[in-house]
Formats: sequence, C-alpha cells, structure tokens
Amino acid sequence: MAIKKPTAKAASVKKPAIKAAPAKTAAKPSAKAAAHTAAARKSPAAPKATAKRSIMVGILTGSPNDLPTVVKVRDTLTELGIASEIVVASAHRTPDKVIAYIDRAHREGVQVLIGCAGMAAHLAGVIAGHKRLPVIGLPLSGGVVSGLDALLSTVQMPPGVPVATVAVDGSKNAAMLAARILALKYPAINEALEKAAMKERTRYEQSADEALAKLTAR
Ligand code: AIR
Repeated sequence: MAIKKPTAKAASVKKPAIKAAPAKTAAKPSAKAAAHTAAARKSPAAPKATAKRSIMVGILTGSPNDLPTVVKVRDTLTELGIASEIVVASAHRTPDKVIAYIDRAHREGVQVLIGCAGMAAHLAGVIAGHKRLPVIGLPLSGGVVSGLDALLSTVQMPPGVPVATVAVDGSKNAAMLAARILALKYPAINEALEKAAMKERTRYEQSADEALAKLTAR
C-alpha cells in the first residue's frame, strides 16, 4: 500500500503575500463540497500518488560502506508503504552536498530526515541544525567500542537542536519512529503500523510457544 504525497508542484506553490479579495460574484461552495473540505481538514488526505516524486522520508548516510545497515531502514519503510530515498553524503567529507540535499528535500516536501553515520557521527546533528524538520539519528557500529563513539556523537545535541537517536545499528526503529511521526498526519500509515505490530506479536508469541515446546520435549 503506497502512501500518497503532495505533488512537487503543490509543495512548491508559494502563498501570495497579500490575500486577494474574493470576487463578489464567487459562488458559495455546495454543502457537499463544504463537508468534503471539512473532512479533509480533519484528517489530511494522504498526499497524491500521482506525484512525480513521492518521497516522505530522506535517509542520509555518511559512507557507501554504511549501506548494508542503512538499506534496512528503507526496507522497513517500504513495508509500511512509505516512500523514501537514500543519499550518501558526509557531514565532514561533502558538507555542501548534505546542505544541498536537505534544502532540496525540504523544498520537495520530504517530512522526516534520518541521519546515519559511524565514528564521529555528526550528520544527524548537522541536519537538525539546518532545517526544522524532525530528525532521527541512527548511529552505526564500526568505530571504537562497537559504535559508542557514534552513539554519543549523535545523541549529545545542544539544547534546542533535537535529534531523536535510536540504538546503534537500530535501522528498524529508525524507520518505525519516522512512521510514527508520519502516522500523526496520515491514517493509512497508522493502520500500516497497527498491522505490523499485530504481525510482530503473532511472530513473537509463536516463537515463544515453539521454544517452550522444545524445552518440555527434552
Ligand atoms: N563518516 C563519514 N563522514 C563522517 C562520518 N562520521 C562515517 C561514515 C562511516 C564511517 O565514518 O558514516 O560509518 C567510516 O567511513 P568510511 O567511508 O571510511 O567507511
């Protein structure tokens, strides 16, 4: 199930600085149209699937070597019907590319950004400092003490610039957190999360039953 998203055109439409006075002859909206508008305001329609780009979550990572872990973020989002894209850009090696991507993503209506990096993992922090979008930090192992360096570099942000940091190599939770943020706005994502939770519970209970059955059979 693909979650719909606004067209790039719609996302880039600027509001006029001065609101034009409504034409006197403008017809009143019908009761049906008014009800439709009210319903849309209550629960925002998922953005349009016809969008040229339908990316809701941008995943940045510091190195191509991170991709085996980072691709699991995208896979989990895809399972939930959320379109995402992965961009390799480093806060230290290619900071200009990081900023250019964040600006483009923001312009095109990407709603959550995930910054993944190992070692001196400043990527998520740089993203959070540049735009006021929700930012999730995914620290990666590979540096010293199994990623503790990346964990601290990601989580220890100065007050006012939050990065919601998940566990070292916690790809699945990075995706699930992004989905929970989006679920506040899109009922279809909320439903997908509920289904995923039920499936996970069944899997967990079945594996517990099987493990206990094996123990009693010994
Ligand atoms: N990194 C890249 N630029 C800044 C940082 N912190 C991270 C990458 C990777 C690690 O450094 O995210 O996890 C090592 O990078 P590489 O390319 O040498 O494997």
